Order: sequence, then C-alpha cells, then structure tokens
Amino acid sequence: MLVISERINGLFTAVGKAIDARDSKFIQEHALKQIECGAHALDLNVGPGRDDGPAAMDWLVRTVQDVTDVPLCIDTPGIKTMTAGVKACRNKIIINSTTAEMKRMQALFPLAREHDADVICLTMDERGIPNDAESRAEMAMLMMTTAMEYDIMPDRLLLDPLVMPIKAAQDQAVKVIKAMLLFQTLNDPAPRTVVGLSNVSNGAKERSLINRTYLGMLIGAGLSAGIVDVQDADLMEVIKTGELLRAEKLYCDDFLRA
Ligand code: THG
Repeated sequence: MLVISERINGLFTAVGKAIDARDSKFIQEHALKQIECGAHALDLNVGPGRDDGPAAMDWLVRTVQDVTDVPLCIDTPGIKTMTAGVKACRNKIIINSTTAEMKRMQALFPLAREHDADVICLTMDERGIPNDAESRAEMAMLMMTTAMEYDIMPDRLLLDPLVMPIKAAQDQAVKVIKAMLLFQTLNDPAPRTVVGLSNVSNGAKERSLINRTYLGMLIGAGLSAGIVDVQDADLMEVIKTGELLRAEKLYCDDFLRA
C-alpha cells in the first residue's frame, strides 16, 4: 500500500503557524519525521481560508523538497494554489484532487499531463457527495473517461470514494467500501483507490481505534493508497499486517520488525 502522510496540513495549528512564519526548519523536520515513521509520500495542504494560498503552497513545496525526494501530494481545492504547487514541484507529483465537475477536470487534467502527475479523483460534483456506492462509481467512470480525452490513462488516477465522519454519517462507512469494490470493476487492470482515512473519526472519541479498524476493512476491500497519520504506530502495524495478509510482503515470524 502507498502510505501518504496527512500531517503536513495547515489544519494542524503548529503547521499552520509554521507556514505563516515561513519556518523552514519546523516544516523540514516534520517532513523527515513522517518519512521516518513510514510515509512513502507527503500530502501538502496549506490549510483553509488563507489569502496567500499560491505563495504559501509554492513555499511549502520548495521547503519540503529541499530535504526529500519522496512524491508530494499537492492537496488544495484552489486551482491557483494547485498550479503554484505543481509548478514548484520537482519530485513526483500527485494532484489532490479533481472532482467530477467539468470545470475542475478541464483545468486539472491538462496540468497533470503537462507535469506528468498522478491525479486523485474525488467522487463528488457540484451537487455534492452522492450517498450511494453506484453514483460514486458512475462519477469515477466519468472522471476516467474524461482523463483519457486528455491522454491520461487510468493507471495515473487514484479513485477516492470520500470517507465521511462516522459520527455524522454512520451509514456511509460500508457504502464507501462498496464503492471501492465497484471502482475496481471499472477497468482491467483495476483502477487504484485512495482514501483520507482520518475523516472517519472526525469529532469522535477513540480516533485511533476507529481509524485502524476501518483501515483493516478497506485493506480487505483492496485499498491501494491511504492518506493517514503515520505517527500512529498501531495504525502502521495494521498496514504492515495487511500487506502480509494480501501477500504483498513475504511472511516471516518477525514481520512487524522486518
Ligand atoms: N481525500 C483526499 N484528500 C484529503 C482527504 C480525503 N485530504 C485531507 C483529508 N481528507 C485527509 N487529511 C486529514 C488531516 C487531518 C485530519 C483528518 C484528515 C484531522 N485533523 C484534526 C481534526 O480535524 O480534528 C486536526 C486536529 C488538530 O488540529 O490537531 O482529523 O478524504 N484525497
């Protein structure tokens, strides 16, 4: 499984402050810590509600790639902020994200093509997030076919069924699993999938337990990638054990240490 760290996100107070103060040392140490904890890629999000989005993302990308060459997952709903991040990026790029909205796909697929980026496709559109698996799969299909019109093959996409907080939408957790299974029937070879895992436990108690239980369910359903809290050691053990049970890693008695 591709492990993407969720933690370089302005939503976290300390990170938001470091971005405001352009504190390179804090961000660079934080980035290296994520990789030490097992991140293969870093999600970079400058946080909501700032008026310096493009400049902040440009700085964040440059600051992180000064200390690592892992792939960067540029996470913003703003087209200008996305463009600034992608243009600054020399590492492998994951655009996070487009939706099924035509105006977003028309802006982001050409950007992805020009900069050889993978693209996360959120199954939502101007009407919001559908509440059943079939509509999510329909939107995933629309994004796959539209990407192909821009010469982006399905293997460059990561389909995201959009995990919802269990506290607010309890029926959605299983529907997201169902959507993931449907996505994998839309193409041969099966398209890759990704989720923002911690969404599920937003506002809940026992966050780590909810996150890792749901992760086990998602891994069982074939999840390819996760934006996760890599500093949660128990969660990382579920990932390693999942890789073992899917026979992606060779079994040995000491597999957690290996
Ligand atoms: N899909 C894709 N990208 C995403 C998401 C997704 N990016 C953002 C998000 N969802 C995944 N990342 C996070 C990061 C933080 C939290 C949840 C998901 C989180 N933060 C604490 C909170 O809101 O309670 C902040 C706590 C703090 O301030 O310390 O839970 O679904 N493609």
